[in-house]
Amino acid sequence: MAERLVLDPVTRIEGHLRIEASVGDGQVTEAWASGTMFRGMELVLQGRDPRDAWLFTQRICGVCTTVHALASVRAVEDALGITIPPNARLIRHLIAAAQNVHDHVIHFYILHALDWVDVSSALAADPEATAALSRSITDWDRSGVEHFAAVQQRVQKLVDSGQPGFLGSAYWGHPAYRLPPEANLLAVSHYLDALEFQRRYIRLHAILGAKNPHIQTLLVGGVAHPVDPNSQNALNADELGFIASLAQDGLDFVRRVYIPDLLLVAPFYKEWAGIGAGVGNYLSYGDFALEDFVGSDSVFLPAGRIVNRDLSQVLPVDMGQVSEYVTRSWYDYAEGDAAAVHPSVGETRPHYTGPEAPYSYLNVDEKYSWIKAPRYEDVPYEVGPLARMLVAYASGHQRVRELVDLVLSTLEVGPEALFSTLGRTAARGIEALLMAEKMGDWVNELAANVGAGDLRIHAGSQWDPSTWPKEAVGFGSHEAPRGALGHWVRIADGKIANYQCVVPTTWNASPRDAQGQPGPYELSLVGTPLADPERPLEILRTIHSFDPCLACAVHLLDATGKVVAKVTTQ
Ligand code: NFE
Ligand code: MG
Repeated sequence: MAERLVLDPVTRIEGHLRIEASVGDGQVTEAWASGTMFRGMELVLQGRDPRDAWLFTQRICGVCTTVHALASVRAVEDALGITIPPNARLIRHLIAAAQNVHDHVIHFYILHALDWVDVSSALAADPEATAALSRSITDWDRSGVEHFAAVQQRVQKLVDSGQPGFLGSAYWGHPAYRLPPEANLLAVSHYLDALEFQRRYIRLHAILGAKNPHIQTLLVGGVAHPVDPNSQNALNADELGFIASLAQDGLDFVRRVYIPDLLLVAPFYKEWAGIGAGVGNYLSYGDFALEDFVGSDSVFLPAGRIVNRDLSQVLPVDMGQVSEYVTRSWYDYAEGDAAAVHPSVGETRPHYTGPEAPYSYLNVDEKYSWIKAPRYEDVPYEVGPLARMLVAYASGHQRVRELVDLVLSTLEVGPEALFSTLGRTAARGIEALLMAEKMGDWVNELAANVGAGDLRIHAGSQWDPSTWPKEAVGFGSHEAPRGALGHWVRIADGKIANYQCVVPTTWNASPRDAQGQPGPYELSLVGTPLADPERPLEILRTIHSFDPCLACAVHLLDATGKVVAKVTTQ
């Protein structure tokens, strides 16, 4: 009989994810993804002032902190017919692009690298050979023999201390690790560099957003960050110069560390270009408008769908085709649990029917997750950097084509290699470079606009609820680091009557739907080889390649005040 593996909690992610997987003949034969955490925002928003929604929705997550703020103000602006001025558009772009680059760097080094990098092997590396390896791939400064010897000692000390911190609880020495010791040491050194980098770089949010996590400077209608080249209390020439230097620092790190590491590590794991594809349908809502009028389809990251891994055509996106199922999720729908419900009229009615803790297995033949199952035309879609890069590539986006082709030719593989675990991880790096490059343009555009005397940061209209229609509905989207994010709002009598979020990890970590179709995580695991089922490193590789965020995916709570769980400490 097939054995069922349970990974719970899956670590090095945000939130609580459980994977159950049947194993036969040394590989995964079937898998189930479950969001085991219960929390929330959609119900909290009901009855509130729509101008405050972004401050609440932003608390959905502590990782992708800005993205729900952005989707929320856009939803309310859509409902009220507001167009924001150029400075607000550019400041928002810079905040979001910084989030993207920051998030991708953290993911690659802190959340994903140790699936491929064996720290125990790094301890056996020769620092001199490591320095030579480093010189062969990058001119990054921290590359000397002494530096690598010091990193090695630092890691050895951690291991010897018996409190290895981030180095604990891993599958060190697992047979699926392939890198030579020197590549492992180089990667560990860059892991530590990435920790320093992310602290430096996120000052972009401190300047543009007043703090991180959870920026404070958005407003429905624009931003609350004044711009004025002649004021010390506004975004002035000095601040713009500092923003430009931080943007350059980000580009520098991605270009000289992240991309060279990706190209160094990937060839050792080329078989992962044939593992982990999943549903093979990819969705991007598009983002980063290049013009200032509502409805412009001139965007930096195009919208579109790639269906059945066919890169010869990009299909359009119609938001009317998005729906969510709760057939296998712990919710009820008024229409019955087989219904597909559009988020504009979405319902959030939690109803846990799973086993009482402690339990061995979820009942995966019934409901088994707090995550709903989003579908487009009733079909599961993957969202995220891979979806965005595939849509952009197939749409003929010039820079994306150059970068994707560069990676493919370095690895000596064709575009079909993108439909995989490795493709997902490569696409994230490509996107980080793309966005880091683009930020320079937006800083210049902002400086030029402010320099030309345009100091507007807010639409200046529709702020007063007495000017609003009695009823209004709106949709706001954002291409968050993990993928397509949508917020739907219905406003009645100046208050929020309904609010629904369908977030990237809801798409990717979705359970089965009414038709029994597995979600992207679930299908991507089928066929994954397991060298040692007791230590399922390979499952982590594919799941981490999606960059899971369960806090985002399970964003609701029991608003009736019922006690859901009691935690006591002694
Ligand atoms: Ni909490 Fe999130 C991103 C959003 S993922 S990280 O990116 O939205 O579901
Ligand atoms: Mg939702």
